[in-house]
Amino acid sequence: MSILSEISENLQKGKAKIVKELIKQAIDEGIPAQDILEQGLLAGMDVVGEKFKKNEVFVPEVLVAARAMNMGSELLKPLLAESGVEAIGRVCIGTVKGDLHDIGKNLVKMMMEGKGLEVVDLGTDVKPETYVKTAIDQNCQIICCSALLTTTMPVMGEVVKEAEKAGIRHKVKIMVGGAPVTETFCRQIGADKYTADAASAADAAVEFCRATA
Ligand code: B1M
Repeated sequence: MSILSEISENLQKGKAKIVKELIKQAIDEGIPAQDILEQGLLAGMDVVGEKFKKNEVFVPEVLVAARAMNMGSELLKPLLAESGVEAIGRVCIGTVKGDLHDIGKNLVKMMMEGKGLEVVDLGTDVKPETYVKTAIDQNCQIICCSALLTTTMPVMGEVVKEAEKAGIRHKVKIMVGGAPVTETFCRQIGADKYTADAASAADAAVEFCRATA
């Protein structure tokens, strides 16, 4: 098995220490950082994402794989910066105002990072103005809103209105998700995309960023 496949396999099993060692070895062997990222880490995270979509793995497995991904990508960051590899795009994400649930939001963030997107994490209890200001200040192509309470879902509609008010609605996509959110609700509030799970959210975000690149 090649060292890149070994990185992918061990990432899928969440073996962060081994992933780190293999990455160091791959760097020493002169394998380009981008290949290690794409054919090792991202390839492994893709498999985890697909299995997660099909309910073949669950939240704990995704979290340990994401931890391995984060530890591995820390080693690659300086090398990628040197070689001028650019992120696919930038998004900001947060759980809406009044809502403190962040496990799903964190999974979406991890999956997006696993796909090579830069993610600005606004945390929980995020005001509509904060999403919009961040999108403007940090040049985000996508605003991602998560909500777990039926009482906080309507804040997503306020985010859409706030983006319209700020005059950025034409250049920023708004993605929504969380257990009570539906496709119908997404259309009702005028958001761009609803996805049911974190892996699909990451796929959709990559598609949006590629379309606007
Ligand atoms: Co709360 N809670 N909770 N809670 N909590 C729920 C959501 C609830 C359904 C429980 C219940 O009654 N059965 C219920 C909501 C009912 C409703 O609104 N209809 C509820 C309630 C009522 C409350 C409080 C009001 C309870 C109280 O204080 N009386 C309170 C509210 C606090 C607040 O937010 N202001 C509260 C508090 C809490 C805790 C703090 C204890 C804790 C949160 C800890 C944390 O997040 N750090 C908590 C938890 C853990 C839950 C449950 C048990 C689990 C939620 C979770 O993390 N699921 C939940 C019941 C349940 O869902 N079984 C419940 C796992 C997570 C991976 O799933 O977030 O859905 P989820 O994310 C998924 C997808 O939805 C999607 O991707 C993820 C996976 O692929 N996704 C997106 C998420 N965001 C996305 C964004 C996208 C795309 C996809 O695009 C941008």
